Amino acid sequence: MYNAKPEDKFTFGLWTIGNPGADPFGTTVRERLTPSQIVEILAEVGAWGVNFHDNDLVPIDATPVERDQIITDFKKVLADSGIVVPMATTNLFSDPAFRDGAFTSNDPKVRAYAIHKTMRAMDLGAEFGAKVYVFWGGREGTETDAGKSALDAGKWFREAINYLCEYNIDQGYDYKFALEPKPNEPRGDIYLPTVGSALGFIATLDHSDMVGVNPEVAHEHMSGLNFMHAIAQAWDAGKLFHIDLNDQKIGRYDQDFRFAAESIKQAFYIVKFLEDVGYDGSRHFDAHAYRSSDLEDVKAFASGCIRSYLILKEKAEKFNADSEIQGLLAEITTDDGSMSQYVGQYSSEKAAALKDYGFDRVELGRRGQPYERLDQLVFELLMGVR
Ligand code: DIG
Ligand code: MN
Ligand code: MN
Repeated sequence: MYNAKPEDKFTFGLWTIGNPGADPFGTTVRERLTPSQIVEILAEVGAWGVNFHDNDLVPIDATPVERDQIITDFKKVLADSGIVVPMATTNLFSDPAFRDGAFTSNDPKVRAYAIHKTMRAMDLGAEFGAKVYVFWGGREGTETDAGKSALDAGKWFREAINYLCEYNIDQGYDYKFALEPKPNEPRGDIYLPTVGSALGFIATLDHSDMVGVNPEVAHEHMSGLNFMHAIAQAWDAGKLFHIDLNDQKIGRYDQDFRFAAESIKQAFYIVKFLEDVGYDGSRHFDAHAYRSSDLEDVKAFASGCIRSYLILKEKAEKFNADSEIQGLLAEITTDDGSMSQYVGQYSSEKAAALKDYGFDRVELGRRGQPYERLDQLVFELLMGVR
């Protein structure tokens, strides 16, 4: 019951299961796991895929010989386990070189180094068959706007993505690029802070068809936004290329909790949306176990992400099959078709007729909606009492 199947496409990043538990106020608490050990755990919990930043797999100071051995070992554990690599990304945030940003650093050498590092990381991801490439600009931001022009930053970010789109074409990698927004942390303010701002930015790119978004639950919640609305807008724009599932208390630092650990209702609507529209991408858990967890509890964390998704998927199916809920929805969305002659595709005849139409505004205001009844039914569905 609630066991993952490959077709569920559950994935985790090496950096999630492998997180040794350090935080800004404390050192590591768990043994560091090798990529192979992480993949073995992912296979144990039923994951389909594993993702990585370049340096999750190959340390930034690895020698060419060390690099080759790491890649050989990783390929073997993937072959043995059947785990695939759907997504890759670049760590453009840990090294001191990126202390003032990567693509948006004021230092042109750092901006060029960020592109250099990303091209080499794209090569690495392609070597493992990754087809989605994520860009999380964790250091692309400021603490003081005195020192950096927001316009220059946007221009430099655009130049970098345009350049890397050309590299993607030149190499024939066929990556779909996915920008991952976040409002702040580790920078005081991060550029492209929300899904909406990323979608607006994508429209300004040379190859906007190649670029979509990788929304993360915690990041939109940090801004106090409704995550399901954000992914609905991305989906509507044909830009939901990937998704980072986790959880978060509204208005807190980036907590990256186990999926559905905090806001069960929001998690339900996220799962219901993805399943209702037939989202076919990775269900990627960019989440971390509590610092207080030991290795066994980290495994329980990973299983919990998967089980919670599958439980909520079953609840979504029950919602869609619940006659009382569906009856209320039919009542709420009732349409006698009388307005269709006036709206939809514009015509001056329609507009003239609509302007002359005699609406009974007071009558329109009399109609209420049974949202209390409906929401209580959803609550009772989620509580398992219907
Ligand atoms: C943080 O939410 C970011 C990084 O972990 C990574 O670059 C990206 C991929 O999911 N999410
Ligand atoms: Mn996060
Ligand atoms: Mn993320």
